[in-house]
Amino acid sequence: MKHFSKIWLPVLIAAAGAVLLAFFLDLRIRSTARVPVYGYKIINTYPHDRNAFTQGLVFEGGVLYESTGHQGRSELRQVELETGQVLQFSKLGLEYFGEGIAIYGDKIVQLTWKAGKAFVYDRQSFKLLAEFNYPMEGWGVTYDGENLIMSDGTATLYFLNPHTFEIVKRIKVRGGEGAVEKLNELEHIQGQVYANVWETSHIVRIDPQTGKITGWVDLTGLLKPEDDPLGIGVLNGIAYNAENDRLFVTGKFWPKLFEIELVPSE
Ligand SMILES: [Ca+2]
Repeated sequence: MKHFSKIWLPVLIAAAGAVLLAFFLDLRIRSTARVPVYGYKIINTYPHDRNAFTQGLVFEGGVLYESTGHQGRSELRQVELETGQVLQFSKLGLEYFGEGIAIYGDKIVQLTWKAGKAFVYDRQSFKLLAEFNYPMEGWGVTYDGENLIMSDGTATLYFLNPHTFEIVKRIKVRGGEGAVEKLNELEHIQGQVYANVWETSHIVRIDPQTGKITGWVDLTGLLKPEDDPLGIGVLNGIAYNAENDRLFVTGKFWPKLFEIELVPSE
């Protein structure tokens, strides 16, 4: 008996541990899977500047607005959807790395990555109207009709008063899988916030009241390998046209911009 416990006891403990681990993993997966998962159907394909390191995307008044990143190459652009042609642009200073944009009223706000500074422009003329500072990194931004909502690469979303730029609320984004970090480009769509998860082909849908995850969108395979021979294109850019319920997505260095429809995949 002594011999038995010496040999088999560790094995039994290990086996019990494995069973427990599998049980908890299964629990975690099942709790994650309670939210709907969507795939996509391509409605239209449009050209997109493959040199654009897309950091922000918005659709308003029949045209796209795009923010691009990298020092020295950061711009705010107005882009014709059908042709991808840049209709108007404004360059950021060499010290700034452009990030997300959002339109509110007749203004556009553009974030920068690590400078803690945002710029506010007139939407029509791109005239610089104001600047403001924030105490975190700038990644994505959207507008819910009341506040600007910002991401900073963590699992936190920040709500800012668009007049005073004060942070009025913070939420932590979490689901059955725990907190979801690396929230990037954002879009407010029908009362929910959609966020690109940096370096993945996934978009997470978030309840902005609670931070609770209400769904996932899997855009794997949207950009074909032949359109991304260097394998450097990362999904980042969500724009929504509320009038016509049209959804547009693209990515950094993607030569294409897609109008898609979300379809339940489970
Ligand atoms: Ca957006």
